Amino acid sequence: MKKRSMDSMIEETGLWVSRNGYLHVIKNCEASQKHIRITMGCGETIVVLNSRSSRAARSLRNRNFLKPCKSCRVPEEKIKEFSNKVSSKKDVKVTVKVVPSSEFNKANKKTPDTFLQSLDPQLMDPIKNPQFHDGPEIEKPNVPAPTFAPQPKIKKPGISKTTNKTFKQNVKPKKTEFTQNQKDRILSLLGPDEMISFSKDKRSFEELESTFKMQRKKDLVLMYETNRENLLGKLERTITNFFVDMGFLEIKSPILIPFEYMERMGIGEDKKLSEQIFRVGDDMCLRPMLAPGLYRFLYRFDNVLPEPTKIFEIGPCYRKESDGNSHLEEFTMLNFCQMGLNSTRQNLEYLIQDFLGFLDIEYELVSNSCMVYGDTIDVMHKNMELSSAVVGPVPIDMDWGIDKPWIGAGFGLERLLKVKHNLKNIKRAARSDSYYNGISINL
Ligand code: ATP
Ligand code: 9VF
Ligand code: MG
Repeated sequence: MKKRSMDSMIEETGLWVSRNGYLHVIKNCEASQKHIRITMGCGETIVVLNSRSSRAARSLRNRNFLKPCKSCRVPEEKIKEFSNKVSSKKDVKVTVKVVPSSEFNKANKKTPDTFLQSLDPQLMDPIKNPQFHDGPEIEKPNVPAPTFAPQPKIKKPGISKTTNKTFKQNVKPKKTEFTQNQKDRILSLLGPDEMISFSKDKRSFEELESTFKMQRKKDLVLMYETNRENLLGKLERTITNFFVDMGFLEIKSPILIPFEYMERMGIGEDKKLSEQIFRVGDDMCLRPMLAPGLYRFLYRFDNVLPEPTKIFEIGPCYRKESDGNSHLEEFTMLNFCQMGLNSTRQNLEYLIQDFLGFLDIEYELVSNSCMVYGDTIDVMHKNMELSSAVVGPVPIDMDWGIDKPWIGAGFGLERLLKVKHNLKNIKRAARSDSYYNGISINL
């Protein structure tokens, strides 16, 4: 039989059993798809998962409680009804207001005060303050619990209240092997310049996690106070200014393009590369490269703008990828190109030199080839490709109405950021809702 939902049990009983076993009267209750915010008669407000199988749902279902909360003044008959597991199902004791998640979260936003409090190392200790930390159940008091409300007794492992020193030493738990999940969690919390040796480090998972979480919170606060620029956005602006100053016209062409453009780039449905393309509907796709948009502009500008015609675009590109360390499925490409006069290999190499000199990134040029253009000059930093550059003309130009020499290069901005900021993984440079400027925000 399907277990009853938490909100329906709350509606029926109008009561709440908290972690410490106290039975509370519910004054107000709001539910979203995932969470329930409960305000109790004693003034305490908590947020819990709207789950059928949590500790709280079990207590409500089985009517398990220790004693009634004194400050809630739970009426005798309600206690009896609850203990005897009798209640008419139709009886609605509390109306649970169901709100959309956006509304729900609004009311739960941290105020600046609680935010500063949360940087207090005491408060950030997951053992002293489990309510502030991720777990199967989040009980986040929005108002301090009255002092007479009994608090859960949580023992910090290894620190016993006893005065017996030998015993104290004995109870310090041995550091156990980290699980892969724990290692991943700690690695995700490291700052760009931090390293850790799991075998040598003496600290427990809890200690490491809370230390790094605190450090990352401080980093983010400092960033908020002093900087506030997103690294990816800032790099796009810096590169844009560089190319505009070099005489290139800034282009913003569509991201959603006809799949037919890909056929004209030589990546039709029969080609292996087309499997990497995100199709949208029958005829459209998310662009995997900027060249189609730029081809169209070069065609339109031919005989309109003077030679050499210099244009560039920076923007999102999408490719289905399987390899993770320097590949993203959503990344940002810079493609600059010039057509007509002086479009020589020598000038292409000068442009690359000026650009990477400006960014202060070391590189070497390596000959390569690709399906779309044939020969390429790949720009490498250690083993990572920063760019593929091409000296045209190439056969596909015909399909775009282009008949002049050209040079061009495509760079990935996230790869540039990874090199510049010594990031551990390209994901830290990407569009993300897990990292901000390479710092975990899952704190
Ligand atoms: P790779 O061989 O590394 O997959 P590529 O040769 O397929 O790259 P190009 O088509 O030459 O890539 O694209 C130009 C540049 O765009 C690359 O040099 C790289 O900097 C960047 N880039 C390409 N694909 C990705 C991706 N999936 N994630 C991040 N950057 C990418
Ligand atoms: C070279 C990498 C063909 C003259 C409109 C501009 C280029 C860059 C190759 C890129 C790609 N191409 N990621 O094109 O400059 O297109 O695969 Si144009
Ligand atoms: Mg390439």
